[in-house]
Amino acid sequence: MMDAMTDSRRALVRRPGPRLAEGLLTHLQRTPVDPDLAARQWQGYVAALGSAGWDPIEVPAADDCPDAVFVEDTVVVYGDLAVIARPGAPERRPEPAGTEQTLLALGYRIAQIEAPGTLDGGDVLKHPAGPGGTVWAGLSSRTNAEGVAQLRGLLAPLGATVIGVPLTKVLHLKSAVTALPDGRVIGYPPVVDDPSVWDAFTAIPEEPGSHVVLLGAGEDGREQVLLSAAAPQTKTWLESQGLAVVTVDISEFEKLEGCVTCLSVRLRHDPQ
Ligand code: CIR
Repeated sequence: MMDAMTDSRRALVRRPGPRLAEGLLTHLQRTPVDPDLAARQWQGYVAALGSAGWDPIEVPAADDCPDAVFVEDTVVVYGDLAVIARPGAPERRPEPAGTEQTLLALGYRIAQIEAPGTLDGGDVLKHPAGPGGTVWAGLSSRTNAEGVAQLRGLLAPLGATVIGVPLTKVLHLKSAVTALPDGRVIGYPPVVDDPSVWDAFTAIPEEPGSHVVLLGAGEDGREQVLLSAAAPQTKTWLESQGLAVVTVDISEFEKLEGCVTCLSVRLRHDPQ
C-alpha cells in the first residue's frame, strides 16, 4: 500500500482558540501571552508553510482546549496510517477527535492509542518518514511505556522500528531533538538526557534551534527547513550546512512550551 502512495505536501494546522493563554506549563514559568500577536504569528507560520509549497488543511477548532493549536500532539502519521494519540494530559484528551475526523476524510487508515497507554505526537521523531524508517519515542511526563509499546505494534507492519528514549528535562522529545534531511539528529545538550541514543547526534548552541521542520526541496533544489526566529546562531550553522532556512517568530507559542514542530502535522504521502 505504501508503494502506491505519492508524495504530497499538505499540513494539518489548527487555529489558536480564545483560551490559548491558559495553556499548560510544565517546565516554564507563566508569562503573559498576547492573543492578537499569537494570532498574527500563527498566520505567519501558515504562510511560511505555504511559501515552501505546503497546502495547509485546517482541523476544526477546539475552542474549549487552550492547547489545541499544538495539533502535532494529537496524532502520529506514518505512511497511510494515522495513529490517534491519547494525550498524557487529561485536559488535552478532547483534542484528537477533530484530527481523526480530518484524517479519515483525507483517506488515512485510523488506529488508536488506548488506555492505559498515553502518547503525545510531540514525543515521536521519525526519520526518514517512510517504510523501514526509525521512530524514536520519548518516554516523557506525557508518553508512557504502554503508549510506546502500542505505537511499536501498530508501526511494525509498516517496517518501522520504534525506539523508546528517556526524556526528563523538556516536555516532549521534539522539544529536545529533531532530524536534518541527511539524518543527523540535532539537539541542545542541556535538555537531552542521553545523546548516545543517536549515532549521528550533533550539538547545536540554542534550545529553540533544536527544533526544525523539514520542508523538502525548494525551487533551487536546496533542502528547506523551518526554524524559530529565536535561534539566530543555529540559522547561521544550518545555512553553512547548505540548507535553506525559513524563520518564523513564534514567541507567544514558545511561552507555552510550543515550538515550530508542534504547530502542524506534515502529511508527506497521499494515502489515496
Ligand atoms: C502542553 O503543555 O501540552 C502545551 N502547552 C505545549 C505543547 C507543545 N507541543 C509540542 O511540543 N509538541
